[in-house]
This record gives sequence, C-alpha cells and structure tokens, in this order.
Amino acid sequence: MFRRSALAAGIAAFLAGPAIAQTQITIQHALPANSHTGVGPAAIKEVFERLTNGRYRVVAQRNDNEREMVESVQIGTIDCTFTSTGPVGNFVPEVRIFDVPFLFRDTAHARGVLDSEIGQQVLGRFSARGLHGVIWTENGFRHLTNSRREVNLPADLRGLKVRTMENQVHMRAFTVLGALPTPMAFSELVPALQQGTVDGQENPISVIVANNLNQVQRYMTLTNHVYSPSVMICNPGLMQRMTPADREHFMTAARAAQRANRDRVTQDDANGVELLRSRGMTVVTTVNTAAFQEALAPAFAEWERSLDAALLRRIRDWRAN
Ligand code: TF8
Repeated sequence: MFRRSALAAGIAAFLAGPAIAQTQITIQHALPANSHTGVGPAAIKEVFERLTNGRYRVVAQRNDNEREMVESVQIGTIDCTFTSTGPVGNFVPEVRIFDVPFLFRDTAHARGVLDSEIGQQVLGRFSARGLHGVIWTENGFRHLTNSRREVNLPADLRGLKVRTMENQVHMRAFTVLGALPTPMAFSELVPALQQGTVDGQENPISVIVANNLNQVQRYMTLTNHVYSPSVMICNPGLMQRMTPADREHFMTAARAAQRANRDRVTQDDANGVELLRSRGMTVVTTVNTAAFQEALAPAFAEWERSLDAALLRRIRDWRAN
C-alpha cells in the first residue's frame, strides 16, 4: 500500500511540473488587519501575487512599534513597512516638514502635495538613509483626546500630560500650547492612558476608532492640528532584485494600496465622530482654529528657521491645476 501511494504522489508531482520558485515579501504595519493601515498590505498581497502569478508571496505582520519597523527595514530583517511619518523624521529629517501644524488646508491639499513633485522630492531623500520611500499613504488629520476635560481653547491644554509621537515638531508644538508633551512609541500608548501616566493623546479618527481609545479617553476635540502622512518604505534591495516587469507590478500594487488606505481614512472620517459619540465620548466639533494657530506663532517662527522655509512656502501655495 505505502509503495503504491508514494508512487502515485511521485507521478502527480512529475505531472504538475517544476514547483514555482516563490519569493516571500514580509510587510509589517501597526493596527489590526481591518484598519486603514491593514488594508494597504492586504492590497499589495492581492495585486502583486496575482500580477506575478504567484512567484511572490506577500506576508503581512502586525507590529505596533513603528520606529522599530523602520529600523528593521533599514537593516533588512523585514522587507517593507507602512508607517506614519511620526518616527520617520528621526531617520529622514526632511520628512519633518510635513509634521508642521496647520500646514495643509484639507485632505485634498495634502494628497495633492504628496502626489506631486514635492512629495516625490521628499521620497527621494529616503535613499540616502538606506531606505526606499515607495509611496505616500495616509494616517489622517490628527485630533486631541484626553481623560480630564473638554478642550475648546489652547488655555484648556495647560498642564495636560499629552502623549506625542517621538517627533520633535509635535513635542515643540504641545509645549508652546502649554501642555506637557510625553513622547512614546504607539505600542506604549494604551497602557499609559490606562494607568494615567498621560492624560491625553492626539491621533486621527481612524486610529482612535481602531484602538477603541474611547475606553480610556472621555473627551475629543476635532483640532485637525496636523495632517499625518503615512508612507510605504521598503529595503532598497527588494526592488533592485526584481525584474523591470516585476518592479512595475510592485508599483501597481503600491498604488492599489494607497487607494485602499485613503478610501478607508475617508470612510472612517465620515463615520467616526458619531461612532465615538455612540461609544460615550464627548466630542467638541466646533473649534476656534485661529486661536490654536495664534498660540503656535512662536513655534511657527522657529520652524521657518529650522526647516526648509522655501519648501514650506511651496507646500502652502500648492494648488491643484
Ligand atoms: C502615532 C501614530 C500611529 C499611527 C497608526 C499606528 O500616534 O499616529 O497611531 O501610525 O497608524 O504613533
């Protein structure tokens, strides 16, 4: 009996032809698969595996420490990551310009700039740091939440311990606003909120909803204080090892990932406020933006000096043609 089944298996393998040599690509992202960050790698998997007829196998893994993911891509222990630009400025300083508060008028302005020659110019700076910036994706406009009180004006922030990303621009902004910025990796955020180590945090609606931050945050203010890009970053060797045709397939998949991610943020932004209110949050939707911009005036002057002032002007002046 054994000999016959082994013979049958051998004949079946011969008839199936040579096994396809399959290359695995590992992509790490934060948040659950069913989130604005998870839909990107899922799109890469669906499109790239299909276009290469299974010659590549994409494996998506969750990791909530974005700085760690960028380091892993840099040394090559993983192939790619989708990460917000928050920690990326520590690797590619030019990216910090996108973290300046109130830089973008709205989502259309942000997406237009990132997809223009300005966005390509900044993506081009990744290679000097041993990274390949593949395509801009989106985290979204950031809003403030806290467990202590309603925040309507900058003065309401005074003394609040606010978790920020490990990002010099954001830390400076919250200091000037009178808060006490506490930088930490995203993976440490929920425990810090649960233990009261910090009173508040700031993130896009997609992140607040995906992590049920309503369970540890009572108040939200739609400050829209920063548009937070995300970015797909790969190890430079990955696409260098691909044939030109597969590189084109990979970029087709990356564009599909960008669409899926942006569509999900648009959907989360449309539904998020009512959803969070239904989960018990008090949401301040009418915000005196000018008051926050005025309070940040000293920091704006500093960023004009420390960042690329001409690029800041190009970004602010950008209009869809
Ligand atoms: C942060 C970031 C993260 C996002 C999320 C993981 O505050 O905004 O929440 O990158 O997609 O650390």
